[in-house]
Amino acid sequence: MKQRIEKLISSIHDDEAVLVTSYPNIFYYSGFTSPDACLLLTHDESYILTDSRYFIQAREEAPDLKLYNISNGLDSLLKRIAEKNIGYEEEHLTVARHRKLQKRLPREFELVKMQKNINAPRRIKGKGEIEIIAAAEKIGDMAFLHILDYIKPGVSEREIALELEFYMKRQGASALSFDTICASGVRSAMPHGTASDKPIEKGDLLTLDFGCVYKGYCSDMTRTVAVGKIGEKQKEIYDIVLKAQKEAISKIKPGLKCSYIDSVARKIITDAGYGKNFGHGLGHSVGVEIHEMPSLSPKCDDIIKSGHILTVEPGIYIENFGGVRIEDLVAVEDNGIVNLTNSEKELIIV
Ligand SMILES: [Mn+2]
Repeated sequence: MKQRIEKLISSIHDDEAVLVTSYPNIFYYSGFTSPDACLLLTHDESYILTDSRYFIQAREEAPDLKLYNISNGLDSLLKRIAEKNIGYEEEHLTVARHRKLQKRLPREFELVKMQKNINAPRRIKGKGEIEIIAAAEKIGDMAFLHILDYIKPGVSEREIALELEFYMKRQGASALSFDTICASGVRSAMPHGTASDKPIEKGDLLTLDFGCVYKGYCSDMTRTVAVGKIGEKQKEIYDIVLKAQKEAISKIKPGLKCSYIDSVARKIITDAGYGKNFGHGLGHSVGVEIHEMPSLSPKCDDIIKSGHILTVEPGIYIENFGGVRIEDLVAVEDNGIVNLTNSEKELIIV
């Protein structure tokens, strides 16, 4: 944690301090797991600002930071710091809170936007972070294997999602990365179709996109399975998506543009005649948050680097018919990738 704070502080000017207010960044820079806090990071000292409900927890989880009782107001804390420009998270701090803060700050202090600096160190994951994300993804793999026995005609999407979620928590997950997507039949044409009361039917494609939070980090994976015998067109789009996904993964290595990897998958899907049915980007980074930067989208010209954790998740969605998405989570290394998702991705018929 100390090194993370040092890295951030070394990226800003001598007269700048940083106020961290979003939960993901509070966790990343301090290890503190309550959203009811903020961090004030200066060139000399780092403070965790919270109230008495969290003192014990803060001392345990964030021993590197000095504890400051926010109930005492900001004045006495501000007197201790030399920096006069306070960087803040403009993508998180509400307008109301910004106004309030500005009113409370003594005249000599100024608030400056600093989201980019604050988020930048999170892009490259360290060895320890990658190990945690791999463990989180392993819970996903086990959950997928577990749920295969559970998918049967007549069982509702909601029951399947619940079983999946219960299982992941049993395995040590503290939360879900996002609302589980469990979409069958024509509903699988909705890329983000969360579980409904629709029962699974024979001949359905069923898309499961899910993830869990483990030790503060997210996992993410998607598999589409066939329920009984499916039609030729369903099989056709499955094969195209699988080919696009495998091909894109095989191309990922440091030094390439993110948009290039998107284009590899997009070309395969477009050449097969389904370009307009693949509306979203190919993937995104994953870490403390489920969606981080850089993303594997047509618009992202960032360069892929060792330490990026990326999803690769092409899809084809056809309204009133159904859809397919297949998603793996990969860790970029110096010479290529390690795929953190180990679930079968050849078509599974349950
Ligand atoms: Mn994803």
